[in-house]
Amino acid sequence: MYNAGMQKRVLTFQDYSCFGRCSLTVALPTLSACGVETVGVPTSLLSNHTQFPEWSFLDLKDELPNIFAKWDALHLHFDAILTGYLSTIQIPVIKEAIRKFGAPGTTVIVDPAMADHGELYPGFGEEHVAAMRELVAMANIVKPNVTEALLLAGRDPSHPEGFTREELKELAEDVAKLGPKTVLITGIEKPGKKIANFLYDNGACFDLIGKKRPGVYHGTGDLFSAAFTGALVNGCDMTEAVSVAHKFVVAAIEETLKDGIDGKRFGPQFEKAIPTLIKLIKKRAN
Ligand code: PXL
Repeated sequence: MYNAGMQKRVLTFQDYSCFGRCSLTVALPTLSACGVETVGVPTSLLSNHTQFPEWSFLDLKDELPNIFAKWDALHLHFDAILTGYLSTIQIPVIKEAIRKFGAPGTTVIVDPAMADHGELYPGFGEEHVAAMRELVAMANIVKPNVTEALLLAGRDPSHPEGFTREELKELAEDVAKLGPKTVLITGIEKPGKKIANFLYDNGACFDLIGKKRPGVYHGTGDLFSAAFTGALVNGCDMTEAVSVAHKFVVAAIEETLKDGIDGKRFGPQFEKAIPTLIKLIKKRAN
């Protein structure tokens, strides 16, 4: 039984895109920086993420049951399970894994990772949204961007901007009707070059507003989810965890801006922001 000690353990299901900074390649180092043991299960293997014009894709769905079968003898306990980008046919397998490896004390966090800027990612259709709603139903916390929240709520996703606080609350309530008590909507564009995160937690609402940096940074959602999960298992409450994740993502974007990197394709330079994350987590742990 490999559960000795006090260290927290997180299980995460996402693809491994070799190049382009997203999914497991950002989640593993981010969770490690939070001092968390991370069990990362690659659900697909890609040459690079799908915001490039071309990519290779190997679905690892058929291997997942073999991995889970070997774990039966290990009696693993996970403090949290985080899901990210998944192909449509992987979703039923991941639902089964959550049933199998989620204990009563396990926080299940679903990042729908299926759409942004008003559109589904390449290769996803309405059946993906339907399958994702079923996965969301199993979550304690769901963390969509505005486009994903609109899709989950069955609304037109094509104009994911201009929402009032009241409209965001209604949107979060509609998503919460799927099952999770907590809905964290990220990347909300506000007038005056501002960006906000809206947290709906069991009926209470909080928003955290920051300055919007110029540019598009692919993979920041995955980065945010990993830091948020790392902060939560370190004992942060919901609003503190949002603040840690937000500050970390901003620090990563600042580093990318300094070097003039194309964040849409190459992602944020989060590596240089890892010391900031460690400080934020330590401050909390002390
Ligand atoms: O960050 C979301 C994401 C993750 N993984 C892959 C992607 C995308 C978004 O396009 O293509 C493979």
